Amino acid sequence: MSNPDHPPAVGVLDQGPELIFPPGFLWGAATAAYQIEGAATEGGRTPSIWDTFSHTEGRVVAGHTGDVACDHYHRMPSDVRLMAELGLKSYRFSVSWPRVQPGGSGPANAEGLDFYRRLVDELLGHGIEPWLTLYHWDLPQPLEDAGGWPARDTAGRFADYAELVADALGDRVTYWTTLNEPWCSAFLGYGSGVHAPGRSDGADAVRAGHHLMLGHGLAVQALRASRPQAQLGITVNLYPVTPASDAPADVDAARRIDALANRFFLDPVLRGSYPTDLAADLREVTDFGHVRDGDLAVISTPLDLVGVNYYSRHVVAAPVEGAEPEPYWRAPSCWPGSEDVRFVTRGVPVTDMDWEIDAPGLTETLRRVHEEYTDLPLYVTENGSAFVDAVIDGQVDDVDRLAYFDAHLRAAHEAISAGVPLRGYFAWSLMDNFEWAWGYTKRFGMVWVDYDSQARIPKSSARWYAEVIRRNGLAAQ
Ligand code: IFM
Repeated sequence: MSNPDHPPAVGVLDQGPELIFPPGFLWGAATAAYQIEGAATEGGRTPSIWDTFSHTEGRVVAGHTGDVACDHYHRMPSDVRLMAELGLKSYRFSVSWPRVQPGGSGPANAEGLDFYRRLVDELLGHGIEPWLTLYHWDLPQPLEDAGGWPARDTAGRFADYAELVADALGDRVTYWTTLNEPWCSAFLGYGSGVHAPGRSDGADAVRAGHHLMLGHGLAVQALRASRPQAQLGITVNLYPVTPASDAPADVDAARRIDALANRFFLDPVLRGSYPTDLAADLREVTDFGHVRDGDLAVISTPLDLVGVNYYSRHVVAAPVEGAEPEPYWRAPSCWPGSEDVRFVTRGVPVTDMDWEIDAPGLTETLRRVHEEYTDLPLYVTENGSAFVDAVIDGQVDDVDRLAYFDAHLRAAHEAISAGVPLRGYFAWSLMDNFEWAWGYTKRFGMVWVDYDSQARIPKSSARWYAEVIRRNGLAAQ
């Protein structure tokens, strides 16, 4: 950090007795390869669907691409030093599939793997636990050309890739998550098309979701065979879904969206079955003929942990005649079989993504996963917020982001008090980065990135988070 002696921006840590987290709680921050690495054509890396998508006119705000991003590929050692200065116990990063296996099949690219070997060594050298995500949305383009995730073969390719990464890094990485947010890959990538590869077909989105989970299960089996000591899991993005009223039609709208957003993934992975109401809702879209005997057994291969990404809540209502469809995650094409459900805004404070701030939803989500699905250890693998930041006198005083983290950590603590085996928390994100279809226009980082000079400035939230980590807790309110 530029000024480790700077006091926390607000005095939340200096009031009252502390809210202490369990010993060994894994405090971390997360990033993803395409969002930070840059070096898109270096070291043998070939294009992913996000290179193609971002270079297609009109797909990403202002034509931004991940070509350079935060230039982390070249600045990795100093970025790790920054993590160490913040006191991070763990760093969650993703491996770029087309960097380590160009084209998505065939042998490993030694130069690509070497980057991650150096990253992991650097982290371990600073006492930071590496947390490796295998897939954070950068499917090698040739695999998309061969059908992408709607094609069954992609699941097998993913397992091969997982094995190759395990061979190279399994001796020094304990924590592995297969997929990051398969809902986004399936429904934003193949349903609404606002994410790469930009296709829009409900049946393809459902097939993609299934094959992502199949790839997850196959990868877990491959990893388990090659690295029996590893801690293996998946990261899902979950939302509490609340009906706008008690009216039966609103309650049914909430049930439908919950099925597509949450249970579509939780049920197969943790129960080995699809929810029956989901299949009924989707009967006009697909007959689930893509699900083969044995798939659900593979998908529900036992795990060691579950990663939960939490940002906001969905509040929904029954359709009304003539209502205008809304953009982005509310786009009807994200919700096959439920296209006419209305997403309701409650007028509560929102982030720069227009996502409602709802910290109690984190407690609710963690409790639900634990109480309805599993006793496995849970980790919040992402939680954070975009706000408009400004550098003033060399400082970024991001009070809104800091308050967001503070409220959500209190909610996480409440879940622990209610019996949830929550073992860690990763702030999204370590630094500002390429926010997908929004390019560099949305800043989620605890560390400001100047995209011209690539200078990093820890924001107030970073200094505050360092203090939370140091104390392993927060002040009681
Ligand atoms: O930036 C993304 C991340 O890649 C996945 N989870 C949500 C974040 C904010 O949109």
